[in-house]
Amino acid sequence: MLNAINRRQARCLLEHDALKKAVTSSGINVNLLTFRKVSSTNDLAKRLSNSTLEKPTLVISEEQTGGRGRYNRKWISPPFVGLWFSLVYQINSNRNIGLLPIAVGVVIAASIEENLQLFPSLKWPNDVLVNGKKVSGILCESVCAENLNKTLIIGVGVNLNQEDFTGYPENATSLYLQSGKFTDRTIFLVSTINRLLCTLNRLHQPEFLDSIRADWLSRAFRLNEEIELQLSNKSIVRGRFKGLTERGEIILEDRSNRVHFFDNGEVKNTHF
Ligand code: BT5
Repeated sequence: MLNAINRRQARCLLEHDALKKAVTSSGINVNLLTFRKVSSTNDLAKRLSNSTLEKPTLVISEEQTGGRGRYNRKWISPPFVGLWFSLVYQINSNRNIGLLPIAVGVVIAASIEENLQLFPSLKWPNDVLVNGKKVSGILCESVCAENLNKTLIIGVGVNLNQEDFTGYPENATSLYLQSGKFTDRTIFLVSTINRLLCTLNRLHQPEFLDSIRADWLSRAFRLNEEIELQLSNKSIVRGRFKGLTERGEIILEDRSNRVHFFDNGEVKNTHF
């Protein structure tokens, strides 16, 4: 689906009524909460998670002043140029959610591919890259209620229409810079949420999880290469990146062909 628009259209405010209409007409059954400016949509979504929701809730803001990534790192979220949203989704606790960030990465990559004909790669555990640069980040959190129901908070940031990356990390880019096309944020959001809900509804199916892992691996950044993994305690491990376990852990093989699994940290961009 090509949704190229001009620069003026790309700068329109995300308006609640227009979004609501687009979401409803595509048959998506979510509560929609739209804001002009919030600290972090994940923080707002967490507050909602205390109450029982009769359907998934999408919290979206034009701008975030305290957008965050993992380990409380800053996520830059200026107005008019990107999508910053969190989906609140309740499940019963026995469902496998280890693969959630992996599954969300596949959703975002597929949505980018469908809308812009780019082929994103996925860097373990949660970065979406185009031509090796980061276009999107994912922050999945969960809250457990007294009734043992779990609420998942799936936070997604996508750089869509930025033309200037002053003040961003060196490795950041936008879909506009990579494709030369401005994207209609409403169209992109609707197709992404559609995919995300389909995926979430199937997370309890083992064969679906296998296909998600295979999709992720088909896009994996530096699969079968020697990589460096920085763990959350800041130590670095090296090894050949061999795949993912059923729980979404990264599998590294050392020089003696011993296999190690890691459930935290991130793949570095280093080349040897
Ligand atoms: C992530 O964390 O990549 C997850 C980002 C999730 C953001 C969404 S927006 C909606 C929702 N509400 C929130 O408050 N968060 C979620 P991590 O892997 O820790 O990466 C963070 C790092 O990415 C930073 O330390 C920067 O180096 C880099 N970064 C920050 N802003 C960026 C941007 N807009 N584009 C690309 N890279 C960015």
